[in-house]
Amino acid sequence: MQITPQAGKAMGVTVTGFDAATASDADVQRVKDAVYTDKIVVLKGQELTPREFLGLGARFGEPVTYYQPMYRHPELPEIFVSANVPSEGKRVGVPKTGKFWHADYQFMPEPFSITLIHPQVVPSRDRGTYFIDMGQAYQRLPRELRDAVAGTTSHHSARRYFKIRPEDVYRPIWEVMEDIERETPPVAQPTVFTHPVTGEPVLFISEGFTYAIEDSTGARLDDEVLRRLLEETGQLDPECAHPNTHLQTYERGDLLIWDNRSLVHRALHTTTPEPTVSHRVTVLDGHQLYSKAL
Ligand code: AKG
Repeated sequence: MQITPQAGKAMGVTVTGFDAATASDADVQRVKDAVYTDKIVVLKGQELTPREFLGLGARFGEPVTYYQPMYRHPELPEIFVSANVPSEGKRVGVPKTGKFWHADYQFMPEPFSITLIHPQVVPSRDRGTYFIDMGQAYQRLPRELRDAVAGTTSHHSARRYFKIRPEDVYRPIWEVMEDIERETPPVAQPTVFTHPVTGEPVLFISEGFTYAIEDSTGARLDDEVLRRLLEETGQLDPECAHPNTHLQTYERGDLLIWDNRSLVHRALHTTTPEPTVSHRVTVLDGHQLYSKAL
């Protein structure tokens, strides 16, 4: 197994010679260490069945089944399916998922530690994932913004990008909105925390899920602070061309693994009518979300 920095990229490593069927615990640990230190790992040449993919994911942590059934793989509910084509005449998964900056499950009490994506059908153009390293982005913030968020708490909710479910058709929108608040009440996390494995400070906010920041007395900061944080980190750039942004494209056989505490991501979906299907497994690694609030 060989681990090398991604050519021409500021972030991530490529792993060749990794065989999921024969990999030892030490091999998996080496890859997992790289996920924490290099944030993105691309395992090359992975021709895995959905069951084998799930089995590999389970070696990185405890898989968590997505709370909304419409995203689930029909045989393996732990697999989240992003797809714009039916399978055997039936709708499977959800099209155009994650087209907004976020960390997976940031609006839940226990956000995932590690995300694994295994693209199944890769269109010829415009399919990939944008990433921003929120540890690095935090270091690059102007001093006064870092000071403004010290000791604060951020509030996250699923409400802005909640996808209308098939059973929601013809329901009053306020009822659906009540469902969202009841099923996924907002959660609060430190705005900046230290990563439990690397000790690195991370700014844990996203354009998709974060809606308010409060100081230690519970007073809401001016919304301009949140807007400036999102702008400075690159999350308000409609072209995704901010210098903090990294575009990861993929080819058939790639299996992407990333550190969901450190990175926010946003899907790039094909603008052509080509089919695209991708499987995702998300795991908890046994560490707390953070070791210290900053
Ligand atoms: C998450 O909740 O972690 C997601 O990735 C949601 C993606 C979507 O609903 O488009």
